[in-house]
Amino acid sequence: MDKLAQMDTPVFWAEGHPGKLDRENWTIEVTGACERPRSFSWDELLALPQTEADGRLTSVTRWSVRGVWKGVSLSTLLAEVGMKPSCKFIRFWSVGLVYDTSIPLATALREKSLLVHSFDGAYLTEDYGGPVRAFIPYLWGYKSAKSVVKVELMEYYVPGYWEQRGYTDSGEIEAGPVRDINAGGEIKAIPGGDEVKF
Ligand SMILES: Nc1nc2c(c(=O)[nH]1)N[C@H]1C(S)=C(S)[C@@H](COP(=O)(O)O)O[C@H]1N2
Ligand SMILES: [Mo]
Repeated sequence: MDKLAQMDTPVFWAEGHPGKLDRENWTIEVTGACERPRSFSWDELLALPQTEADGRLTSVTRWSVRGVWKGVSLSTLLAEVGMKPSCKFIRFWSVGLVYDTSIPLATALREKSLLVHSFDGAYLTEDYGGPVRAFIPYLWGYKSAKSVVKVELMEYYVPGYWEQRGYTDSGEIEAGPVRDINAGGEIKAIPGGDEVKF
């Protein structure tokens, strides 16, 4: 069993579980405000410089899980397609194109903002957003879209799946208690305002 499942990390699929997904034939379309819109195959994603980030995915429903997430940094990806200066937000689309969410460009360019394929040395399963998901530790987990098929470079903001249903557009992590999944659900206090660090 993979590490996230072993730790009993909650599995969220608001739009319904996508079922079995084909990792080796996965492609991600990168489009919008860029000079060279294109698709990246699984092999092409793995051929880009790989980045690891030790960090936490923290849900607005007040749990948080830590590990080493690995993939391609959004700054690398955006440079690959020749991002235009007019790009202000990055919009992620999940498989099926029902779930989407957007983050400010400045957050996307931070060092731990990645498109990840692995957690603690193993490929992500479908439950946890494999083959490739967003990992944005600086904001609530609903900004970390799972099973991403499209990344859109946006000139303006569009509220996503959860943002249209009442979660904040900023996704800023708010102070309060969270269950630490790595510590068997022990309740810990977080300050809010940025990445959760413990
Ligand atoms: N496609 C998709 N991505 C999603 C969600 C979802 O329902 N569908 N839930 C989000 C929320 S609210 C959180 S907290 C994390 C949870 O990630 P996990 O299900 O891998 O634990 O995924 C985010 N990405
Ligand atoms: Mo969440």
